[in-house]
Amino acid sequence: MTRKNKRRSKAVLTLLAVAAAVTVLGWLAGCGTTGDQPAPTTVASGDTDAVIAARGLTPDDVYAAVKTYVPTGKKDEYVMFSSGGHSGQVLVIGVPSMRLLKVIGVFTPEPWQGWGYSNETREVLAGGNVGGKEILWADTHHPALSETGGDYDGQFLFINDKAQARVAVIDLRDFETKQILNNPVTTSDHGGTFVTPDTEWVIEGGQYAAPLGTAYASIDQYAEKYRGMVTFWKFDRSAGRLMPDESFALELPPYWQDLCDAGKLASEGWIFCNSFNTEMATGGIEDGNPPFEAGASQRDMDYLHVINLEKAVELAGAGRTIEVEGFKVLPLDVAASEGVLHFLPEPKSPHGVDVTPDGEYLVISGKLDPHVTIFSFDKLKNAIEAGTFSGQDDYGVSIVDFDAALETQIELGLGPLHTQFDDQGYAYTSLFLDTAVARWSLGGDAGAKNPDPAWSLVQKTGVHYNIGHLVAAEGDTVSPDGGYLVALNKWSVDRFLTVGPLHPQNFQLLDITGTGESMKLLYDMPIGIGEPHYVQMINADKLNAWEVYPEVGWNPLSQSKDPNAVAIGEEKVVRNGKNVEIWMTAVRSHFTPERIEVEKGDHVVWHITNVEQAKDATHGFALPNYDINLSLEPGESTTLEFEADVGGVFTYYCSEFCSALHLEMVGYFLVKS
Ligand code: K7E
Ligand code: CUA
Repeated sequence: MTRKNKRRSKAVLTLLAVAAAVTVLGWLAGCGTTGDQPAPTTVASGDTDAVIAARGLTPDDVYAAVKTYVPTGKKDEYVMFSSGGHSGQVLVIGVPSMRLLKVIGVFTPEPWQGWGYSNETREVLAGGNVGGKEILWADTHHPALSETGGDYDGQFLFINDKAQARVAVIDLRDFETKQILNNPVTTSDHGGTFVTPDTEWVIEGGQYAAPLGTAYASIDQYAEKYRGMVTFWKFDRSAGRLMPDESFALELPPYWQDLCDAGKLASEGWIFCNSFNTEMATGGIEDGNPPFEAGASQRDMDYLHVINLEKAVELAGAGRTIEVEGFKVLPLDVAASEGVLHFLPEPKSPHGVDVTPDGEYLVISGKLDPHVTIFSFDKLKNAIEAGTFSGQDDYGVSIVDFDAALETQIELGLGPLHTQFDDQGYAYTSLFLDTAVARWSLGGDAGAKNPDPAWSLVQKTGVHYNIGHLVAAEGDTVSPDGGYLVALNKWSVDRFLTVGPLHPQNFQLLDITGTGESMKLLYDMPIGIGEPHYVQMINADKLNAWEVYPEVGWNPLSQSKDPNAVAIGEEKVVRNGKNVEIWMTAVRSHFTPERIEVEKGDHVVWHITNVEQAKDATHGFALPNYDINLSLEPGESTTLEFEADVGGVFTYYCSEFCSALHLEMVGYFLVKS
């Protein structure tokens, strides 16, 4: 902790108060003029100039329209994968059009996709049950595309659920979720998901410290019994699954770990996780203790956790782990004594840690510090090797000397959170309190590409409002593309028509093709499922999704032909005691068979194959009162299973308007009481 930093943090608190007041005043002033009413002229015709004049468009508006309009039949250049926030799903959005392409069912049922009604999809969702209990929401934060050599490869997507410490795997051949795992070691996560450069490991960092496993311990024993953690999930790319038996967690002190990032190129093999509440505040304002927000913000420095993953893997392989709830955990004392874990002081209530594209520098944003702090990985590594430590924490972890690893600090503005990069040697940091994006120039080799002095603030652009994360095209890879940046704003305030007191959030597309000049605002996209935290943006050319399943009778869970796939002419119903098994086909415009009669109390196993191979020829399968709706995409074969416990006559029908005779695509399910 330098004296300079102490002075800074006092100044910051004053600045924060002023900024909050200025922001509110700005909005109040804006209220009278912008309002929520539609523009007076909503319909205009004639030639282009007449429309521009009638709609009152400025040259900047026209530029933005031309930059983002994607004519019918043309495709977007980039695809964004966005957290679907509390819905527990993932949004797929085209750029630059900002059109919503898909909502992928992940942690929660998604009826249109039949996600959560068939045996296969129920099995995946059940992976996310916590202690046998079904969880009906998720707090998704960080999607992570799989990488090869530090670059997105378009094969898989991972995402975490902060609330229940869960991770999911989505296969980008069919954009469907294949696996959900609940972390047995912790109750909440946040620093995930992030991948190592070849996706060998998927990182899930913890958030709020708690006794490891599901144990109880009094909060009076916080320092002794509560722990943080980071989990390294081993990913088997050919199986498309995380492998719990080959995965392990690292026990950490009960600081609250925040975001993580994986080293790349120069820093490959290392993992960096932020932390806050190194004060170990335990709350209890009702008992006269400082409230969390004050108790956890007393120190000027928290600790960046610097983790030597290669060494951790070696020790885990050598059996140095213990078991918690059947899961391997590398104990804190082993990690500290074997040099797996070091701390590096970082100011102040840190949030984002982002590794530069060359892997040479770590960019730290402290929520209560107007600077980004940049550490040199080289200096950090040398300091660790030379033992340049400023002490140890209470748990015996060596603390690397701050100045020994520091490259520089750049004052950007208030509330810096997250950083992304472009192809011109610039970095972009979100400023939550300033509600702006700061563009700044990198130093080192990467910074040599732009005309600005190394490590300097170049320009700031205001966004609307309260930006959290931001994303640039492939902006966290070893080779960012530049061009587009999206500000992921928490508040929209006055940007859209009022739809009640719960306002949409606002994704704002910015043009970052220029160098020094201001970033042009191109498009506002209201997000109606909040709160999306993070998004990744991949070049559309890298995605190779199937247009139809490769073979008729395909099982999306096994990604191979299903043994119960049904061909036309082979449909049948077989009764075996109380068990009734049905093999059914779906094709435009009928189900075969069209009548099925069972006894109340029978156990029904129902296989359905959509035998079509035409693009988009999806059939639904709705079974009312049995809570079943399936989506059978061309070629797909699926199985559902239930007790026929509701007597009566039910029509199962196709719930996708697939053909002129779609309404006739129906059958009777008769349950005799
Ligand atoms: Cu800043 Cu969860 Cu990445 Cu929200 S986190 S913003
Ligand atoms: Cu099949 Cu409608």
